[in-house]
Amino acid sequence: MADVWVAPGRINLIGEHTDYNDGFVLPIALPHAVRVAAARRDDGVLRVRSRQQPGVTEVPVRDLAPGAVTGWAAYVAGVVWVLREAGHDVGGFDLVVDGDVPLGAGLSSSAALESATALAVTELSGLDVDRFALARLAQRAENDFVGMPCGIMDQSASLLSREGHALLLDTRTLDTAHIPFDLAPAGLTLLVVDTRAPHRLVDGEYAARRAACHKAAEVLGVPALRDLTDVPTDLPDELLRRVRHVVTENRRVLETAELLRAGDLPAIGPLLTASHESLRDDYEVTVPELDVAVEALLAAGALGARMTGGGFGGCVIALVAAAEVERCAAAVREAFARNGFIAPGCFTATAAAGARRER
Ligand code: GAF
Repeated sequence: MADVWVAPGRINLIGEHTDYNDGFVLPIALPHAVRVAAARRDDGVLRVRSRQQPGVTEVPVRDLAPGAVTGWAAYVAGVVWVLREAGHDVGGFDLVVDGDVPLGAGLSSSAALESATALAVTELSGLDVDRFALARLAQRAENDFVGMPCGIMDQSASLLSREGHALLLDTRTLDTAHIPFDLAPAGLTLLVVDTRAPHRLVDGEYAARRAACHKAAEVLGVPALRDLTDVPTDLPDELLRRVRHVVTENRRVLETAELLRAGDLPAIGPLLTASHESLRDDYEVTVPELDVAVEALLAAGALGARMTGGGFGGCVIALVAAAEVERCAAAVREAFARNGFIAPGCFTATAAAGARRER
Protein backbone atom coordinates (compact mmCIF):
# COMPACT_ATOMS: atom_id res chain seq x y z
CA MET A 1 0.00 0.00 0.00
CA ALA A 2 1.30 3.49 -0.89
CA ASP A 3 2.21 5.96 1.82
CA VAL A 4 -0.08 8.97 2.25
CA TRP A 5 0.68 12.61 3.02
CA VAL A 6 -1.97 15.16 3.88
CA ALA A 7 -1.85 18.96 3.67
CA PRO A 8 -4.62 21.40 4.62
CA GLY A 9 -6.23 24.32 2.85
CA ARG A 10 -6.30 27.58 4.75
CA ILE A 11 -8.32 30.56 5.77
CA ASN A 12 -6.51 33.80 6.29
CA LEU A 13 -7.84 35.51 9.42
CA ILE A 14 -6.24 38.80 8.40
CA GLY A 15 -3.27 40.14 6.41
CA GLU A 16 -4.42 40.17 2.80
CA HIS A 17 -2.16 41.10 -0.10
CA THR A 18 0.63 41.74 2.37
CA ASP A 19 2.73 38.64 1.69
CA TYR A 20 4.26 39.85 -1.58
CA ASN A 21 5.07 43.11 0.22
CA ASP A 22 7.25 41.33 2.82
CA GLY A 23 4.47 41.94 5.37
CA PHE A 24 2.54 39.99 7.99
CA VAL A 25 -0.21 37.39 7.63
CA LEU A 26 -2.29 35.43 10.14
CA PRO A 27 -3.84 32.31 8.59
CA ILE A 28 -5.23 29.12 10.13
CA ALA A 29 -5.16 25.68 8.52
CA LEU A 30 -8.57 24.20 7.66
CA PRO A 31 -9.80 20.70 8.44
CA HIS A 32 -10.29 20.42 4.65
CA ALA A 33 -7.20 18.88 3.10
CA VAL A 34 -5.51 17.31 0.09
CA ARG A 35 -4.16 13.77 0.38
CA VAL A 36 -1.40 12.41 -1.82
CA ALA A 37 -0.76 8.67 -1.92
CA ALA A 38 2.74 8.24 -3.30
CA ALA A 39 5.22 5.55 -4.28
CA ARG A 40 8.59 5.74 -6.02
CA ARG A 41 9.04 4.41 -9.55
CA ASP A 42 12.39 3.34 -10.91
CA ASP A 43 11.75 4.34 -14.54
CA GLY A 44 12.04 8.11 -13.99
CA VAL A 45 8.39 8.74 -14.92
CA LEU A 46 6.04 10.97 -12.97
CA ARG A 47 2.50 9.59 -13.14
CA VAL A 48 -0.26 11.66 -11.55
CA ARG A 49 -3.97 11.11 -11.27
CA SER A 50 -6.78 12.38 -9.10
CA ARG A 51 -9.84 10.81 -7.53
CA GLN A 52 -11.81 13.96 -8.36
CA GLN A 53 -10.52 14.93 -11.82
CA PRO A 54 -10.46 12.93 -15.06
CA GLY A 55 -7.28 11.99 -16.90
CA VAL A 56 -3.77 10.78 -16.12
CA THR A 57 -0.58 12.80 -16.53
CA GLU A 58 2.56 10.84 -17.38
CA VAL A 59 5.84 12.61 -18.02
CA PRO A 60 9.51 11.68 -17.64
CA VAL A 61 10.88 13.87 -14.83
CA ARG A 62 13.87 14.85 -16.98
CA ASP A 63 11.44 16.46 -19.46
CA LEU A 64 9.76 18.64 -16.84
CA ALA A 65 9.88 22.33 -17.72
CA PRO A 66 7.45 25.23 -17.33
CA GLY A 67 4.62 24.67 -19.82
CA ALA A 68 5.24 20.91 -20.09
CA VAL A 69 2.28 20.10 -17.83
CA THR A 70 -0.88 22.19 -17.56
CA GLY A 71 -4.08 22.06 -15.51
CA TRP A 72 -4.19 20.89 -11.89
CA ALA A 73 -1.35 18.38 -12.40
CA ALA A 74 1.01 21.33 -12.96
CA TYR A 75 1.00 21.98 -9.20
CA VAL A 76 2.33 18.47 -8.64
CA ALA A 77 4.77 18.47 -11.55
CA GLY A 78 5.96 21.96 -10.59
CA VAL A 79 7.06 20.73 -7.17
CA VAL A 80 9.04 17.84 -8.67
CA TRP A 81 10.56 20.25 -11.20
CA VAL A 82 11.53 22.84 -8.59
CA LEU A 83 13.17 20.23 -6.37
CA ARG A 84 15.27 19.06 -9.32
CA GLU A 85 16.09 22.67 -10.21
CA ALA A 86 17.29 23.14 -6.63
CA GLY A 87 19.71 20.27 -7.20
CA HIS A 88 17.85 17.51 -5.35
CA ASP A 89 18.03 13.99 -6.67
CA VAL A 90 14.35 13.31 -7.37
CA GLY A 91 13.22 10.48 -9.66
CA GLY A 92 9.89 9.09 -10.80
CA PHE A 93 6.73 8.66 -8.72
CA ASP A 94 3.20 7.37 -8.85
CA LEU A 95 0.93 9.90 -7.15
CA VAL A 96 -2.80 9.70 -6.52
CA VAL A 97 -4.47 12.88 -5.32
CA ASP A 98 -7.62 12.99 -3.23
CA GLY A 99 -9.04 16.04 -1.52
CA ASP A 100 -11.95 17.88 0.00
CA VAL A 101 -10.71 21.49 -0.15
CA PRO A 102 -13.38 23.25 -2.24
CA LEU A 103 -11.81 24.11 -5.62
CA GLY A 104 -11.79 27.69 -6.83
CA ALA A 105 -13.09 28.96 -3.48
CA GLY A 106 -9.89 30.77 -2.49
CA LEU A 107 -9.14 28.22 0.24
CA SER A 108 -5.74 27.27 -1.18
CA SER A 109 -6.45 23.87 -2.63
CA SER A 110 -3.43 24.41 -4.91
CA ALA A 111 -1.02 25.24 -2.08
CA ALA A 112 -2.33 22.18 -0.21
CA LEU A 113 -1.62 20.04 -3.26
CA GLU A 114 1.88 21.49 -3.59
CA SER A 115 2.57 21.00 0.11
CA ALA A 116 1.39 17.39 0.25
CA THR A 117 3.41 16.64 -2.90
CA ALA A 118 6.52 18.35 -1.52
CA LEU A 119 6.39 16.30 1.68
CA ALA A 120 5.70 13.06 -0.16
CA VAL A 121 8.45 13.51 -2.74
CA THR A 122 11.14 14.70 -0.31
CA GLU A 123 10.42 12.03 2.28
CA LEU A 124 10.30 9.21 -0.27
CA SER A 125 13.56 10.51 -1.77
CA GLY A 126 15.23 10.60 1.65
CA LEU A 127 15.83 14.35 1.39
CA ASP A 128 16.17 16.50 4.47
CA VAL A 129 14.52 19.78 3.47
CA ASP A 130 12.99 21.82 6.30
CA ARG A 131 9.45 23.14 6.12
CA PHE A 132 10.48 26.75 5.52
CA ALA A 133 12.58 25.73 2.53
CA LEU A 134 9.72 23.53 1.31
CA ALA A 135 7.32 26.49 1.50
CA ARG A 136 9.73 28.62 -0.56
CA LEU A 137 10.17 25.83 -3.11
CA ALA A 138 6.41 25.27 -3.40
CA GLN A 139 5.90 29.00 -3.91
CA ARG A 140 8.57 28.95 -6.63
CA ALA A 141 6.83 26.01 -8.29
CA GLU A 142 3.63 28.05 -8.43
CA ASN A 143 5.41 31.24 -9.60
CA ASP A 144 7.74 29.74 -12.20
CA PHE A 145 6.09 26.49 -13.29
CA VAL A 146 2.37 27.25 -12.99
CA GLY A 147 2.84 30.96 -13.69
CA MET A 148 0.85 32.40 -10.78
CA PRO A 149 2.84 35.18 -9.05
CA CYS A 150 1.55 34.36 -5.53
CA GLY A 151 3.28 35.22 -2.26
CA ILE A 152 4.30 32.68 0.36
CA MET A 153 1.32 32.75 2.71
CA ASP A 154 -0.65 29.77 1.44
CA GLN A 155 2.21 27.28 1.26
CA SER A 156 3.41 28.41 4.71
CA ALA A 157 -0.07 28.06 6.20
CA SER A 158 -0.33 24.53 4.85
CA LEU A 159 3.15 23.43 5.93
CA LEU A 160 3.68 25.33 9.20
CA SER A 161 0.28 25.54 10.93
CA ARG A 162 -0.56 23.87 14.24
CA GLU A 163 -3.92 22.62 15.42
CA GLY A 164 -5.73 25.11 17.66
CA HIS A 165 -3.39 27.93 16.63
CA ALA A 166 -3.21 30.76 14.13
CA LEU A 167 0.10 31.21 12.35
CA LEU A 168 1.58 34.70 12.64
CA LEU A 169 4.10 34.81 9.81
CA ASP A 170 6.59 37.52 8.94
CA THR A 171 6.82 36.86 5.22
CA ARG A 172 10.18 38.63 4.96
CA THR A 173 12.06 36.55 7.51
CA LEU A 174 9.66 33.59 7.78
CA ASP A 175 9.72 34.12 11.55
CA THR A 176 6.63 32.41 12.92
CA ALA A 177 4.58 32.49 16.09
CA HIS A 178 1.82 29.99 16.81
CA ILE A 179 -0.93 31.91 18.60
CA PRO A 180 -3.71 29.98 20.38
CA PHE A 181 -6.92 30.30 18.38
CA ASP A 182 -9.84 28.54 19.99
CA LEU A 183 -13.10 30.45 19.77
CA ALA A 184 -15.37 27.88 21.44
CA PRO A 185 -14.60 28.75 25.11
CA ALA A 186 -15.54 32.37 24.32
CA GLY A 187 -18.86 31.21 22.84
CA LEU A 188 -17.74 32.28 19.37
CA THR A 189 -17.49 30.59 15.99
CA LEU A 190 -15.76 31.32 12.70
CA LEU A 191 -18.37 31.12 9.98
CA VAL A 192 -17.14 30.69 6.42
CA VAL A 193 -19.29 31.70 3.48
CA ASP A 194 -18.24 30.38 0.09
CA THR A 195 -19.81 32.94 -2.23
CA ARG A 196 -19.33 30.61 -5.23
CA ALA A 197 -18.91 33.81 -7.23
CA PRO A 198 -17.19 33.04 -10.51
CA HIS A 199 -13.60 34.29 -10.36
CA ARG A 200 -13.20 37.23 -12.71
CA LEU A 201 -9.87 38.31 -14.21
CA VAL A 202 -8.15 36.83 -11.17
CA ASP A 203 -4.61 36.27 -12.39
CA GLY A 204 -4.30 39.53 -14.31
CA GLU A 205 -5.72 41.62 -11.47
CA TYR A 206 -3.55 39.89 -8.88
CA ALA A 207 -0.43 40.49 -10.96
CA ALA A 208 -1.48 44.11 -11.48
CA ARG A 209 -1.80 44.68 -7.70
CA ARG A 210 1.54 43.08 -7.14
CA ALA A 211 3.19 45.22 -9.83
CA ALA A 212 1.61 48.40 -8.40
CA CYS A 213 3.03 47.62 -4.96
CA HIS A 214 6.50 47.01 -6.34
CA LYS A 215 6.33 50.22 -8.33
CA ALA A 216 5.25 52.17 -5.25
CA ALA A 217 8.11 50.72 -3.19
CA GLU A 218 10.54 51.73 -5.92
CA VAL A 219 9.15 55.26 -6.14
CA LEU A 220 9.25 55.60 -2.37
CA GLY A 221 12.77 54.20 -2.14
CA VAL A 222 12.04 51.31 0.22
CA PRO A 223 12.87 47.63 -0.34
CA ALA A 224 9.19 46.69 0.12
CA LEU A 225 5.96 48.32 1.34
CA ARG A 226 6.45 46.48 4.62
CA ASP A 227 9.15 49.04 5.38
CA LEU A 228 6.66 51.92 5.50
CA THR A 229 5.28 52.79 8.92
CA ASP A 230 3.15 55.69 7.70
CA VAL A 231 0.99 56.16 4.66
CA PRO A 232 2.78 58.48 2.20
CA THR A 233 0.88 61.50 0.87
CA ASP A 234 2.71 62.26 -2.35
CA LEU A 235 1.58 59.47 -4.67
CA PRO A 236 -1.02 59.41 -7.44
CA ASP A 237 -4.45 58.56 -5.99
CA GLU A 238 -4.74 54.92 -7.07
CA LEU A 239 -1.20 54.03 -6.01
CA LEU A 240 -1.71 55.81 -2.71
CA ARG A 241 -4.80 53.75 -1.96
CA ARG A 242 -2.97 50.50 -2.76
CA VAL A 243 -0.14 51.53 -0.43
CA ARG A 244 -2.58 52.64 2.28
CA HIS A 245 -4.19 49.21 2.24
CA VAL A 246 -0.87 47.42 2.70
CA VAL A 247 0.41 49.73 5.45
CA THR A 248 -2.84 49.68 7.44
CA GLU A 249 -3.35 45.93 6.88
CA ASN A 250 0.07 45.12 8.33
CA ARG A 251 -0.88 47.15 11.42
CA ARG A 252 -4.20 45.31 11.71
CA VAL A 253 -2.45 41.93 11.58
CA LEU A 254 -0.14 42.82 14.45
CA GLU A 255 -3.03 44.28 16.47
CA THR A 256 -5.12 41.17 15.87
CA ALA A 257 -2.24 38.97 16.99
CA GLU A 258 -1.89 41.01 20.19
CA LEU A 259 -5.61 40.72 20.94
CA LEU A 260 -5.53 36.97 20.38
CA ARG A 261 -2.53 36.67 22.68
CA ALA A 262 -4.44 38.66 25.32
CA GLY A 263 -7.45 36.36 24.88
CA ASP A 264 -9.67 39.27 23.85
CA LEU A 265 -11.36 37.42 20.98
CA PRO A 266 -14.44 39.62 20.40
CA ALA A 267 -12.16 42.64 19.96
CA ILE A 268 -10.73 41.30 16.70
CA GLY A 269 -14.15 41.73 15.03
CA PRO A 270 -13.79 45.42 14.10
CA LEU A 271 -10.30 44.75 12.70
CA LEU A 272 -11.70 42.07 10.39
CA THR A 273 -14.34 44.47 9.14
CA ALA A 274 -11.82 47.29 8.69
CA SER A 275 -9.69 44.90 6.63
CA HIS A 276 -12.64 44.19 4.35
CA GLU A 277 -13.39 47.88 3.89
CA SER A 278 -9.78 48.52 2.99
CA LEU A 279 -9.77 45.65 0.47
CA ARG A 280 -13.01 46.96 -1.00
CA ASP A 281 -12.26 50.69 -1.16
CA ASP A 282 -8.47 50.98 -1.36
CA TYR A 283 -7.26 47.70 -2.83
CA GLU A 284 -10.37 47.12 -4.97
CA VAL A 285 -10.29 43.31 -4.97
CA THR A 286 -13.84 42.62 -3.79
CA VAL A 287 -16.87 41.78 -5.95
CA PRO A 288 -20.57 42.38 -5.16
CA GLU A 289 -21.00 38.85 -3.71
CA LEU A 290 -18.22 39.46 -1.16
CA ASP A 291 -19.56 42.88 -0.16
CA VAL A 292 -23.16 41.68 0.10
CA ALA A 293 -22.08 38.72 2.28
CA VAL A 294 -20.14 40.98 4.64
CA GLU A 295 -23.00 43.49 4.89
CA ALA A 296 -25.57 40.75 5.56
CA LEU A 297 -23.38 39.12 8.21
CA LEU A 298 -22.76 42.39 10.02
CA ALA A 299 -26.45 43.32 9.85
CA ALA A 300 -27.29 39.90 11.34
CA GLY A 301 -25.03 40.60 14.32
CA ALA A 302 -21.60 39.26 13.34
CA LEU A 303 -18.82 40.86 15.39
CA GLY A 304 -16.71 41.25 12.27
CA ALA A 305 -16.57 39.98 8.70
CA ARG A 306 -14.21 40.12 5.76
CA MET A 307 -13.29 38.52 2.50
CA THR A 308 -10.40 36.07 2.82
CA GLY A 309 -7.78 35.15 0.22
CA GLY A 310 -6.95 36.94 -3.00
CA GLY A 311 -10.46 38.30 -3.67
CA PHE A 312 -12.46 38.62 -6.94
CA GLY A 313 -14.72 35.83 -5.60
CA GLY A 314 -13.99 33.16 -3.03
CA CYS A 315 -14.94 33.21 0.64
CA VAL A 316 -15.95 35.54 3.44
CA ILE A 317 -15.24 34.79 7.09
CA ALA A 318 -17.23 36.13 10.02
CA LEU A 319 -16.74 36.09 13.76
CA VAL A 320 -20.13 35.24 15.20
CA ALA A 321 -21.64 34.16 18.51
CA ALA A 322 -21.99 30.37 18.40
CA ALA A 323 -25.73 30.69 19.03
CA GLU A 324 -26.09 33.02 16.03
CA VAL A 325 -24.42 30.87 13.36
CA GLU A 326 -27.62 29.63 11.77
CA ARG A 327 -29.23 33.06 11.83
CA CYS A 328 -26.16 34.66 10.18
CA ALA A 329 -25.95 31.93 7.52
CA ALA A 330 -29.67 32.35 6.78
CA ALA A 331 -29.21 36.11 6.48
CA VAL A 332 -26.51 35.62 3.82
CA ARG A 333 -28.60 33.08 1.93
CA GLU A 334 -31.54 35.50 1.89
CA ALA A 335 -29.39 38.43 0.78
CA PHE A 336 -27.91 36.31 -2.03
CA ALA A 337 -31.36 35.23 -3.20
CA ARG A 338 -32.54 38.87 -3.12
CA ASN A 339 -29.58 39.92 -5.27
CA GLY A 340 -30.01 37.06 -7.74
CA PHE A 341 -26.65 35.44 -6.79
CA ILE A 342 -25.96 31.69 -6.77
CA ALA A 343 -26.76 30.18 -3.33
CA PRO A 344 -23.65 30.37 -1.11
CA GLY A 345 -22.12 27.51 0.88
CA CYS A 346 -21.78 28.00 4.64
CA PHE A 347 -19.63 26.04 7.09
CA THR A 348 -17.80 26.67 10.35
CA ALA A 349 -14.04 26.35 10.72
CA THR A 350 -11.58 25.56 13.48
CA ALA A 351 -7.80 25.79 13.34
CA ALA A 352 -6.55 22.42 12.12
CA ALA A 353 -3.09 20.83 11.92
CA GLY A 354 -0.50 21.52 9.25
CA ALA A 355 0.79 19.07 6.64
CA ARG A 356 1.96 15.66 7.81
CA ARG A 357 2.44 12.05 6.87
CA GLU A 358 -0.80 10.19 7.48
CA ARG A 359 0.38 6.62 7.11
C1 GAF B 1 -3.56 34.47 -2.83
C2 GAF B 1 -2.04 34.30 -2.92
F1 GAF B 1 -1.73 33.03 -3.32
C3 GAF B 1 -1.37 34.60 -1.59
O1 GAF B 1 0.03 34.53 -1.73
C4 GAF B 1 -1.82 35.97 -1.06
O2 GAF B 1 -1.17 37.02 -1.76
C5 GAF B 1 -3.33 36.11 -1.10
O3 GAF B 1 -3.85 35.81 -2.38
C6 GAF B 1 -3.78 37.51 -0.74
O4 GAF B 1 -3.46 37.78 0.58
O5 GAF B 1 -4.10 33.53 -1.96
